[in-house]
Amino acid sequence: MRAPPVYPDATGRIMIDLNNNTLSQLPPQTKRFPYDRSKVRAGIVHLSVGNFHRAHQCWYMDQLLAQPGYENWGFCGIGLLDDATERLKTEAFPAQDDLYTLTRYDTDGSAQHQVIGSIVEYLFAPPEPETILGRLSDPAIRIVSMTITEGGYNQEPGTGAYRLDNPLTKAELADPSHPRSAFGYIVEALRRRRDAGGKAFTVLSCDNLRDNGVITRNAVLTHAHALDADLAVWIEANVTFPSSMVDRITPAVHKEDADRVNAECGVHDLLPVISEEFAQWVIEDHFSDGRPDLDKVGVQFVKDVHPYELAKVRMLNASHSMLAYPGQLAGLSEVKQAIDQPLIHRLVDDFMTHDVIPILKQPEGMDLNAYKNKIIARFSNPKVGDRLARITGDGGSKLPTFIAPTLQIVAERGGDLRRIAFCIACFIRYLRGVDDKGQRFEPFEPHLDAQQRALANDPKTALKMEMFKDFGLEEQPELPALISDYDAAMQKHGTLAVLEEVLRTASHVM
Ligand code: CS2
Repeated sequence: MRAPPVYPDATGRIMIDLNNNTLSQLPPQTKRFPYDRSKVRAGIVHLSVGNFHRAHQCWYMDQLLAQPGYENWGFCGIGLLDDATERLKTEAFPAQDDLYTLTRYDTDGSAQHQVIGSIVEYLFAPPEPETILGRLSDPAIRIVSMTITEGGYNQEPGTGAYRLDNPLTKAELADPSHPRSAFGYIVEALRRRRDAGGKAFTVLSCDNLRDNGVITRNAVLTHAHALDADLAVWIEANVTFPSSMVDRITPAVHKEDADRVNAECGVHDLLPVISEEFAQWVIEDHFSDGRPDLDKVGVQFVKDVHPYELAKVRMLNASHSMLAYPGQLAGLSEVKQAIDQPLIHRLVDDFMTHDVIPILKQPEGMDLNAYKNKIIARFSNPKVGDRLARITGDGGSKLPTFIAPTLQIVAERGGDLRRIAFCIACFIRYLRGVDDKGQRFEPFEPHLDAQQRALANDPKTALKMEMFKDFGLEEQPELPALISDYDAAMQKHGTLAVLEEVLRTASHVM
């Protein structure tokens, strides 16, 4: 066999390329899967292969494939977006035979490195929708899963309805055989399966949305109904949409992170993934055409995922937002730095203790107070290197899901809205793109157009932004005043000084 190309890293250590031919030469610190990957076939198509999918669902599947009898449950990954990251994947995945390394850092600082083999095909959608539709119509594909982000569900602010007036959706409805969105692909593939007298696949959302299965079902049915009412009826009768709760902190991997983990692994990986050690996946056990026994590798199949989902989204994701906006405005850049800042630490702890836990239903077998402490410990992970910019980005889609429901319930109960009002005030300031020190940054808000962003410029118009429709501001007259007071005070005194005041005045649940 040809010797693998080798690269010295910055410190002179040698790294090997990653592909099928080099698997037997991995350095000892980097483990590989024990199964014969040439026998693995795709049984699941996954739409949008981001880092989270590769650190979470693919990691679980990699462990299951190591047990006999599951070789028909590999992943076929599909890249839907036509952007630079996707184009990098279209070069890197084939060069690496769809292999990649995962480096997991635990809260005690220890690291584990492994090569994941559960993606066995990767396709890039934009140039050839027919290839993708062919794959989705293959009866061997029994599940279509997705991580298309909270903003990818094409929901109307306020009502949550699937938007048929979105230009992309309109174009897909006019020309269904050239889909571009997840829903366009799913509906057209299901139409072909129905017309061929075939079976339906399960549609499995793995995004951080409340009732993600219900939202996905509504999106697919609304899209299908607009095309063909009978198709919608067939989908309703044949397709299941289990809700799921997914959890694993997976940072963005910048060049310096890739260089570091590659040096640690001794592997020159073009697309390495990093995550914390913790992982959780809870799925409603409701599949159209069978499922892999992921419970053998720690996945929980339950009747009702709702309480787990609420706890995760309203505690972990919401706390992430609670710490990231003030953290970024105060000039910090990493989640660990923010949770180590005593005022921000208290804000996160008080928010979960006094605003969220009292209104949550206790999921079976889960102690919410211990869950809170675990979340704080996870945020303090010394090596995972999660950046605040990853968390603050796309707040326009995240806050209505992560924060608005808690705000509404706290308000209904006559509770104290100060902590949440402070977070919203920080978000509005973040949208203006200047921190406490006057440093400029570019907020990443793919779902807020220029008109929406312009509203944020003036504190008087900021709350008129569409995303705030979900917050029911009209019903909480004191909220706009609190937000604009905090905004004005931060302008004068800085974020942390105002936070100190918030913490001093906000009440605690006894
Ligand atoms: C984060 C999530 O994007 C965010 O705002 O809260 O990506 C979070 O890290 C994951 O949901 C963890 O499971």
